[in-house]
Amino acid sequence: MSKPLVSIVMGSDSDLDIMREAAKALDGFGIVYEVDVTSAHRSPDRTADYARKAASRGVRVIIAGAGGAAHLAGVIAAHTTLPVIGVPIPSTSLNGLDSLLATVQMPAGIPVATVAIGKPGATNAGILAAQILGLSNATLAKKLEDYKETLANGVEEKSKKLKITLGT
Ligand code: RP5
Repeated sequence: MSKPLVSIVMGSDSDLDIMREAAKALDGFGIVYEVDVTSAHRSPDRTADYARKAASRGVRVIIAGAGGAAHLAGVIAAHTTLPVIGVPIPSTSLNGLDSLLATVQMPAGIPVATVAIGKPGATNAGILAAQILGLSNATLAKKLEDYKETLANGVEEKSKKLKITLGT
């Protein structure tokens, strides 16, 4: 098994249902990834250590999901120069708006590429990681082009079905 190029981390195992979507997207492009739990607040030392060592282990992109006062992606970004993609998890009574603001509102100098709240965001995090890796991998770049074509074909199909259903 080759070394993981993408690392998916989450603040708690309760985030897994959503973060699984990032893994599914990476699976679709045949990208090797690792999955782990680490918390910015509950295990700050472990989180810093993980972030500092990720690049030397061969990881090229980090996807970090957290909910509530979601500081995980930002703290990881503070400890690495790898691109960090943040996924806001809707795990509190605020339905992810809290996580979105905590993840996206980074100070200048420490970027986190923040995607949408929840499953669509996790899916896009996986695709964005693939796009970053695709910049230096022609095979992967071709898979991404094919994926876009599949999406467009899906809309064509829906258009045809809709017209048949409505008889227009
Ligand atoms: C965050 O708190 C986690 O990312 C999770 O979304 C939320 C709740 O965690 P648990 O109490 O379920 O462990 O840090």
